[in-house]
Amino acid sequence: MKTSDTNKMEEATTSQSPDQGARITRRLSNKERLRSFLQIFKRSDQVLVVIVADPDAMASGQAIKRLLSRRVEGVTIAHINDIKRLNNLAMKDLLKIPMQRLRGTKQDHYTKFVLVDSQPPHHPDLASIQYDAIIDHHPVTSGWEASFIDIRPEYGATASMLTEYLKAAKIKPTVALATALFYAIKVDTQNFTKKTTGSDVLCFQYLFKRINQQLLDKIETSDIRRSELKYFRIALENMKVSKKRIYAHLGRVGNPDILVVVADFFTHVHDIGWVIISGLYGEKLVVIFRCDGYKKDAGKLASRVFGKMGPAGGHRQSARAEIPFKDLPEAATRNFTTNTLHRLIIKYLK
Ligand SMILES: [Mn+2]
Repeated sequence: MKTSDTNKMEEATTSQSPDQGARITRRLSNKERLRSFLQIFKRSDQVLVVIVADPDAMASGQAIKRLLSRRVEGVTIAHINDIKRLNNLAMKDLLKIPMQRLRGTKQDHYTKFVLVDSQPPHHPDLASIQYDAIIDHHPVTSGWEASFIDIRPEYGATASMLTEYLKAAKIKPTVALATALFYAIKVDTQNFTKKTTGSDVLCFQYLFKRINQQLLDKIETSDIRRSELKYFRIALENMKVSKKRIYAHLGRVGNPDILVVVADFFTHVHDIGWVIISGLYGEKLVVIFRCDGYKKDAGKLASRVFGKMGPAGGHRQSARAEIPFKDLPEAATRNFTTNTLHRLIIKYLK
């Protein structure tokens, strides 16, 4: 199940800087890429791999660690973000991916810095480091330099790029590493429904022979905290079904991800075209929209209903709005219930 409906990095603007050609190394063979990547390291190097922890970044970090093992003194993976998503925590624990927070990491201990699955302008914590190598698949940005740059925006996942490096190095990934890379490609391509190349498909096939399906299943299905089960009861008690649509307001939630889980759950109900779930998180009303997408557009509905009040939008089948509670119409803020949610939306649905 998806937690966020938009990937902020995917929205990063593509710069058209003159050095863009140098950043996209399409013309090199995998062997040449591997060679020039390995060339920047010395035996005595302590390498810090910096990531924004998500499945693709964690798997890619592990692959870098494997590529450099026995070639350098040590490799440490440091993440800048809190890992909150349960699937990601399950991946880290089950596949034993050692990581530490960048904050608290003594940077002067390291002699080489590698950034994977991201680029410096994506986050201030990333931008404060001078990197030796950057390997990524997001749109090319400018304003930074590195000795080795491999950015291939057409790729569905950085994990596919790293799988090619491993193959070029004739390294067979362990079950844990193969499962991590495989899961990363699945997540980043949303099961090949998003941006994908033939290379992603080839890597996926190659890794498939080496994964552990049970580990993968456990990672993919771990998305509910035990403490969050109560929101299903709340949703079932509070829901309103009208014209093949399910509405439910869950009140205050500890994490907005549970709204997505509950919304996705209700889309399984036969003969339901729309699911609209809301909850309060911090000072915001978070609304998750799901529909079958047939002659319906969740993104359009979200922006029509809430667009003037805050960020609202998404895709045909899934969308999201996050509205400062104080910006809602006066009448809606008094005692927000499922009926309030229904009233706000029904005006825009025929
Ligand atoms: Mn990625």
